[in-house]
Amino acid sequence: MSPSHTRRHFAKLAAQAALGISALLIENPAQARPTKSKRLPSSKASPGFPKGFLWGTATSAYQIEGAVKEDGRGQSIWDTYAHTPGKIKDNSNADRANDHYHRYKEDVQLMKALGVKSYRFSIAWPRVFPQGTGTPNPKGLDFYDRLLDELLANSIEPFATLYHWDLPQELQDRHGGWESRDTPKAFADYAGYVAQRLTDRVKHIFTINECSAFVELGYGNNSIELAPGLKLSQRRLNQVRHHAVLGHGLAVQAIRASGRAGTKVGPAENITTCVPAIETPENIRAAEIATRELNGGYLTVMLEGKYTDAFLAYAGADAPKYTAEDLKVISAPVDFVGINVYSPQHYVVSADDTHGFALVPFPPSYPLMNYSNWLKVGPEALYWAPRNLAKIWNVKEIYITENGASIADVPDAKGIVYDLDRIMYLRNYLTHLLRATSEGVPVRGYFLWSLMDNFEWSDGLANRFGLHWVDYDTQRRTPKLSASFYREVIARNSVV
Ligand code: PNW
Repeated sequence: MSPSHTRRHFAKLAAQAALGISALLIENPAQARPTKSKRLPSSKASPGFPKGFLWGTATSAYQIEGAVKEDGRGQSIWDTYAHTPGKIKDNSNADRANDHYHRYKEDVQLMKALGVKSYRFSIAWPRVFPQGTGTPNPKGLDFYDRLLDELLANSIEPFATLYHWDLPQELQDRHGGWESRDTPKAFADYAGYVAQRLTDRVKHIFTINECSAFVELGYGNNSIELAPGLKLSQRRLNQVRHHAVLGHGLAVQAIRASGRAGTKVGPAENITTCVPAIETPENIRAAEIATRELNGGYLTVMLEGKYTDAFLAYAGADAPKYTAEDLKVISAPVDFVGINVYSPQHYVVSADDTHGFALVPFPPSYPLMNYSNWLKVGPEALYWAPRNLAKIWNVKEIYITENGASIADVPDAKGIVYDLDRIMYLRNYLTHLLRATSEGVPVRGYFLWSLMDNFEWSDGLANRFGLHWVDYDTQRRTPKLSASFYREVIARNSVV
């Protein structure tokens, strides 16, 4: 080595050291966790999350399973939609997705390595009832039998969602899907059957994932679109809204009738999160009023058994048709409420008008997480969403059924993703969740979306939400740096 080369070498090393570049020596984020002796003692100032807080990850059937034609699975509206030219941004579909149907054992090991205690997954209705109703397909349920056994053998508590948007195509063709009352009825029959078969091992069931998202984006006039991609009139849209919450209520009743004693059930709803723009008593009150009104067609009617006056006045002649009995069913008592929280939908201030609140417009430069133009960054949403839920409706058991961030992840030369932006998002949101639990808001668990990159609906495979990078050619899963972050949060039961 020439002296000048040596000097250059040392100069480079010194510069790297000054920049703290030794961090690049982390070859694999899975090994990035400090050893015991090097760990900092947990801070006295932050007592962390309550003992027994349930840390988990979440996925859904269509987004990860693949095997769409295997073992008698029927077609769903998402198979149809994803194969319609122009509907999926990157022209992908979920025919194979993460091939989880065959790789579920490996995926359970990913969870185990994170240290999660629970897993929220969904059951594909068209695997269990390929035609939506009628004769069940035993092989369809067998898959979930195997998955449950694998989870329990690894001490991971299963939380099952019954409807994560994969409606059997037959029901769409037969009577317009959720436009007909026959769909909530068929959903309840399916729910009862699953409850009867699986509640020996599944103790927590979520009825429907995000009524508001699949209805508004699947049937309403929105720029973001989900299957079946219809743009209905307000009158028909209101009826779909009503049938979705009716489906939830009927399923609650069916699960109570057919499940083992002690089975717990509730929704997993995309709550419209209203945050006081500045934390004053007036604005806090205004955000509560706004939360109740802006969730009028969904959580509010589920938890109160009536549509608010403002909801009905706004709908006018287009209001849904319903009976008093419907409202009773929709508000069948639940054991917990699950909420998916990604963003504050509205910052709110008080107003002296009839509404009692005003929505503050977002400036055009408001920060978003990359790729998802709806994913506004507002960590305090994870404090206010559960806090409002507990305050307004006196909910005693809350789960954060989804929270996470999409990133334009780029693996380095060795295939590792240093997703500091996802960690930034999670760290800040979890800090606000910790505020909530510290103040006694009864949040029992948190399911991070998602265990691994997967089929992100109309955004296809290119939009990644996972703690694990998925190479869709090889199906290799690689932990991102955020996986190490989450494992450390779980190990310490606190934000790190
Ligand atoms: C949720 N929006 O979807 C779903 O439950 C998941 O299946 C999905 O992968 C995850 O969030 C991330 O997107 C949403 O436009 C999709 O407001 C779109 C919206 C909200 C939630």
